[in-house]
Amino acid sequence: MNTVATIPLSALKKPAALSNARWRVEDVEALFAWPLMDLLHRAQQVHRQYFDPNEIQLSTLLSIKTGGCAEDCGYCPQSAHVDTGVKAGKLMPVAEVVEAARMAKDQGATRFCMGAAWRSPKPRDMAAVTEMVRQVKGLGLQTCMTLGMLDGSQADALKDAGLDYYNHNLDTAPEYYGRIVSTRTYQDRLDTLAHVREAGIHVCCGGIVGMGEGRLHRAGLIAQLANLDPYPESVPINNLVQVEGTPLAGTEPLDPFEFVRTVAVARITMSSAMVRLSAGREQMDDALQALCFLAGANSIFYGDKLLTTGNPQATRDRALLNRLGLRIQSEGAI
Ligand code: SAM
Ligand code: DTB
Ligand code: SF4
Repeated sequence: MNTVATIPLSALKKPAALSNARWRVEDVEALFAWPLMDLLHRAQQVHRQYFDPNEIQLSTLLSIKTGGCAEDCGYCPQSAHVDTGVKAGKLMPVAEVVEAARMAKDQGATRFCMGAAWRSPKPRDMAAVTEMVRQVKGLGLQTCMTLGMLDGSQADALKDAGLDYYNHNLDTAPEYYGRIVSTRTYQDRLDTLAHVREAGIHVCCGGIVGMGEGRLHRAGLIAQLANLDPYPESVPINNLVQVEGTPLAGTEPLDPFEFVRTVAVARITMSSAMVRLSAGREQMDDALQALCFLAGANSIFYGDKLLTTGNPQATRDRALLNRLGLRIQSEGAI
């Protein structure tokens, strides 16, 4: 069966700038169903319209406050609702964060992303996190934070400090969300994204696949992201990292080609966004990662650790990029 013919032309020709055009979940689901070779070809075509296909952006992550989180996100090893062996720590001192950023820069990262296991920052935390942004930015790095929910004044304070990106994920489709998280709503997430957008900070927003959801839910997540107005500048696609002790440990792993399809559909529907091949790379072989780059992923987390789980060694990543002829995007472009 050739499902390509069932796609309305309007859905594929949606210009990136036409903000009131919306992706219907069924159109996105139909894209998922394309023969893989057609889908990859289309994704590469779109990718090449907006990006140098041989360039990749590197971000390094640092957990500035680990564990003991009040939320109950079913995938997360840092939730206080589960015992995963992750120890709860305090917010790191500013000087240590800046030192880690300096080392990341020396290793070749152009963006430094600071993550905290918080439901949202407390008023007393704001002075320290804004100072981190100021000093990391002062090193000549792009700055990114992911601290949980923000209100409008917190987003403004981070913008004033020089924050370039804020990461806050929708995680999954609205219809599946209630199976994964109960302590914050989908609307809470959309509200935070609106505050970030209004403050003038670039939005980094994506989700996780491999959480037992169906293709309809993956399409629902992508439609939600693509219909944000405007869609995010950066879209992390995470493959669930299963951590013993979390409710989602033991979930049937996703077919790797379905992961590649998710990346391709993100690329096609959010043509000018950076699509980040995020959590789960350590469990992928080199060929699968190369397929994800072919599908339009053009950004990765670089460094031996994500927040609490592993990421490929920097030396292995550098070797992979070399073998694929992928150049590292230089700083400056935001
Ligand atoms: N606490 C903040 C929040 O959730 O808004 C920021 C940090 S949180 C760890 C950032 C994102 O990491 C989550 O939204 C989720 O998408 C992703 N994540 C967490 N645990 C993961 C896992 N085991 N596998 C894949 N992605 C994960
Ligand atoms: C995102 O979407 N993925 C990153 C980043 N944003 C903050 C986090 C992945 C975390 C994986 C689990 C861990 O290491 O704790
Ligand atoms: Fe807390 Fe973020 Fe983990 Fe949810 S994903 S439990 S909010 S650290």
